[in-house]
Amino acid sequence: MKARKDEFPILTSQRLVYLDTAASSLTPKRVIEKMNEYYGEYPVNVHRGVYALSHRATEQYTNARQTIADFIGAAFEEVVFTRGASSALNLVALTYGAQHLNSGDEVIVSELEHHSHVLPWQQIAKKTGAKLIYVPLAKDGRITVEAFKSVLTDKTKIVALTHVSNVMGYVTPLEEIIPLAHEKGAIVSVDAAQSAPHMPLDVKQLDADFLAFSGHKMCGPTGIGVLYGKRALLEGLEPLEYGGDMNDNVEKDGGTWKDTPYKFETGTPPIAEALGLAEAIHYLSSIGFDTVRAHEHALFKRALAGLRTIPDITVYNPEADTGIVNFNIDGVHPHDAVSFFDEDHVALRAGHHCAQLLIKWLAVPATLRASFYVYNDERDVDTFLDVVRRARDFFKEIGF
Ligand code: 7TS
Repeated sequence: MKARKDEFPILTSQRLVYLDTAASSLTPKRVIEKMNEYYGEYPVNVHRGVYALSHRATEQYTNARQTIADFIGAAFEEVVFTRGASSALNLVALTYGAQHLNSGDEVIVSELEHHSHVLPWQQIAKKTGAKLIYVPLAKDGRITVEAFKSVLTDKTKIVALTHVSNVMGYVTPLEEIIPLAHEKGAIVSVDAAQSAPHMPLDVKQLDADFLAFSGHKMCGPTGIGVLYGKRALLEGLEPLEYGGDMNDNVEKDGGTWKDTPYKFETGTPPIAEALGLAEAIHYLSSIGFDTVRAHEHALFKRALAGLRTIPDITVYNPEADTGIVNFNIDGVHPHDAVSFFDEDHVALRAGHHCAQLLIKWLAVPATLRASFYVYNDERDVDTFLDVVRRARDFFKEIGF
């Protein structure tokens, strides 16, 4: 496919090679326009007013949820809006985890998890007496089915795994792992923050129990994410927060709650953001998720081939399944290297990528990460490679 640069105002207004989509994607014009439409034409609250403007806002907001439900193959009631993937994953741990885990139960996680999918489980494990069990990673850093089987026991109550690693770009074989977990009676929480933006997703086919993702990594706005939960599971949970809009009847000594998803959505929701996310999904669907993935992977292959021609480069994920390259210039701290990129208007990320367990597993202080999306093209990759080459030569010359 041809890169969609013209549709992104930030790319038409300045020189920018943006290779940090895994942190946040850029925003296409039509998403910005959709959010402007809300603020310009019906900027009022939902579910409250009895006037025409509020009806319009409510209708748009309701349609947005339906779009998102259709996108992942879920029912309307199974889509809970959150602030992002982090708060969605916290919601699972702080409700389902807190309400179901007992002392001695086991929660399977991995060192590939983003902090948002391991810290909440650590906290809940401490409170409930449950134990965190880490899937041993394979030599290349993958989660394999065999390794998963080696830690799955009758005590496993929850499996919390990422669908795609934000550092290694590996796809976890969830279609095999989830049935195994279910055979043991465990439920599976899937972190789809790095898969929802890049590949077709069907929660029913996957049979995930909970699944979370963010708007801002898939051409949508910040401040909105989604928690999918199987209806029966969501219905059985107590809310995490209490207040306006989530309640039915209120008495002096208590209240009753609306049905899911509303009982998890206290207060005025992120209305413009929900509309923006739905618009982003329409946008990406119009390209086609298979096309998106193939495009990114082709750019990944080009980057990898180029990096292999440059001396003193270590690539940690040469077999990545998605469009993420994780690498270092040997002997150069990523934070020194990244300023070199910035001078050339190439944006990529340096650091631990909110996955310190993986960085420790790799036994390095930090790494550089370039990630590709629909607006990147081969020229971006070539510019990136050119900067890597020059950065390496520069540091070599000054004697790193
Ligand atoms: N899970 C994964 C796999 C992620 O990559 C991220 C964000 C999150 C959860 C949290 O998403 P948020 O929207 O709540 O912040 N990952 C990154 C990253 O790789 N670089 O910056 C943010």
